[in-house]
Amino acid sequence: MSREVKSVDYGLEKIFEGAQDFLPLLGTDYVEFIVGNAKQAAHFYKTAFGFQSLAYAGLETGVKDRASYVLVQDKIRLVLTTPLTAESELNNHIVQHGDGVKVVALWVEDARSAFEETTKRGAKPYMEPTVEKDEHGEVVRAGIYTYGETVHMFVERKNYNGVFMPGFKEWKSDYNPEPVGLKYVDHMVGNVGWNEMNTWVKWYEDVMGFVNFLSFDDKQIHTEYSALMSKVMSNGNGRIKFPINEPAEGAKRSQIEEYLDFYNGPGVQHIAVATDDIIKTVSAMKARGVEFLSSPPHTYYEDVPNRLGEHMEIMKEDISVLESLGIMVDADEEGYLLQIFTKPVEDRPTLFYEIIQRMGARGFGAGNFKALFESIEREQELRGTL
Ligand code: TYF
Ligand code: FE
Repeated sequence: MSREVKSVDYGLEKIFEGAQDFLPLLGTDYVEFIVGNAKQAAHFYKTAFGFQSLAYAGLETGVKDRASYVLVQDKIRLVLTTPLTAESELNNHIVQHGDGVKVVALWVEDARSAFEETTKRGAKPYMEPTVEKDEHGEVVRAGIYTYGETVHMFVERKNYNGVFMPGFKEWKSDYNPEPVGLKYVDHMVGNVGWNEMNTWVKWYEDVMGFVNFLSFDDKQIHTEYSALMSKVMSNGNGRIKFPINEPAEGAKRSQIEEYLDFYNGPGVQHIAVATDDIIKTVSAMKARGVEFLSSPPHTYYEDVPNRLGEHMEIMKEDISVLESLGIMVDADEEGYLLQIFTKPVEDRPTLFYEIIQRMGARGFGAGNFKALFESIEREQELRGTL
């Protein structure tokens, strides 16, 4: 596995120097899933992932065709939406994709300008700028399509002080499992089709003003059996990072192909959420029934001091504890990072989560790719999809 990532200049400030950001993004606003049973999915995210009840829309609030549950943990907001009628177009999303991410919403100062600037650069409109009001103020939203059926919604909430958005009521619940320490969305990864990665890289550059700040080709990302390519796109302030993967030829079916087959096309592959105590977070999630990929072999952990080099001195975590939990560790010139991946969180082998703790490192764990993809292949083997 190449360590070329070490030579990459991460200086986003330098890349963007002098450039005017036509799409200033404040952060991830929410991630909306279309699911078959939002009530049960909400229970899962509370119980297993430690999310808290925040807001609700549905029959009780005058919405006739859908129900949405909004969950929060620190800066992360998830919206789980399910159709209530046979006529709803949301059913088709479920038929095609199973439970999956429909909306990656981005928090902006000015949603009208975000819509105008991106559509004039070629974005396909999803929703014209729309103002929603209630007694707490107003939220302006507008949306554009990205890969597959996935949408970026721009959310402007500077004149709003309600719990989530007009149309939702506060959701108070008697069932409030403790948070597990998830803090914010670190990055969200999209899988796109064969030879489509560069098309979407260019789309994020042209339409959103992002830059490609890290690339991994199939020579770097491969195992004995499979390969993929990945390019990481970032906005100007680095708060939004979207790696984009495409499958590459290998001896067997890569995880990206498996995803595309089961999701019926491009879509969000994983959501990486940050914690500042991964040992505590992962221990809590395991105790609550979240399934993680199997641990890398013992030799992987024997090699950690070698992989970390000088960063070994600042590493606080005990390698044997990391090994017992299956947490992986990698470093770049700025520091190290700890990461672990769940198994897919639904029956189709599509969406999964990454838990990441950054200790200075700004990379994506390239040094772990081989061990990670071998763990994924062990799962594919069990499913008969390798
Ligand atoms: O986001 C990343 O780049 C890392 C590694 O299919 C990764 O989390 C890359 C591709 C993939 C799974 C994980
Ligand atoms: Fe990731």
